[in-house]
Amino acid sequence: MSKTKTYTSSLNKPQIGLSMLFCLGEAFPSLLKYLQKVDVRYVEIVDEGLHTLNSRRVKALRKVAQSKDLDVAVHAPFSGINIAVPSPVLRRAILKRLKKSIFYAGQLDCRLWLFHPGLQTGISHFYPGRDWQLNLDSVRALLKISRKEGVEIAIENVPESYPFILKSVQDFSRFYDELNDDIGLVLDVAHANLNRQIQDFIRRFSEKIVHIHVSDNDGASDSHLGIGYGTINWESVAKAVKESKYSNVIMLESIEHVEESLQTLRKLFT
Ligand SMILES: [Mn+2]
Repeated sequence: MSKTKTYTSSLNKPQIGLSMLFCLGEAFPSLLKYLQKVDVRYVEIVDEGLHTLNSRRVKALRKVAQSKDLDVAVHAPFSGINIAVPSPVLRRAILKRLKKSIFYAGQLDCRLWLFHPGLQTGISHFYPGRDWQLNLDSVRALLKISRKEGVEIAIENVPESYPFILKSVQDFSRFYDELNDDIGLVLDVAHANLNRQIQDFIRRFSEKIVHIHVSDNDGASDSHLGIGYGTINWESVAKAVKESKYSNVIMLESIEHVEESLQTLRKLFT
């Protein structure tokens, strides 16, 4: 298969984008309205809740994207989604849901579809290593689907204190050692702040990072604050990102102070 567009090395310096997560609480027509108004080229649509994709919505989104020349990424569904769930019936249902999301992402000509790793469950303790294995199997299944649909996919580092299987630099090192396949990493700077590994992630995975999520928090919980409203040292993040030669999208995932945060990011990263 030939990838529709190659996400890596498509830009020569970081570009600031906006995740539409901030308006996920509003009905779908609001999302379209915001997209018509945004002053960024790179946007991320969250295939969740009131913004769950379907054919009709994809058509409407395509229209806005074409008229505004938007470059779209899609965030996979994540509520109630666990790609490492032990029950085969549930896992099949979840992969079916994610497959649908990848399909719509393909119809949106999106450059990247990104998803969360699996989580441990109440029975993980009885079956050591099982959810790790199921997570690997599901990632391989998603890679297979994505290649068929011509959509590039990437996996995101996720926050403490949820029982996710891939949170730390160490987790991801083992994951990449064992996957025997290639998948990009979405570095969520806010999530990495919760385990104090922002710098470690950027240094260790500079070759793997294809997309960056940014928002701020107090170092204790993933609150999606505006940039500068939490404890993240953005100057040192910007320095590390620059040194890593990262030249893709930096996607704002704050749910408040959105306009101000975009301005702050432009000053910091571009
Ligand atoms: Mn995410």
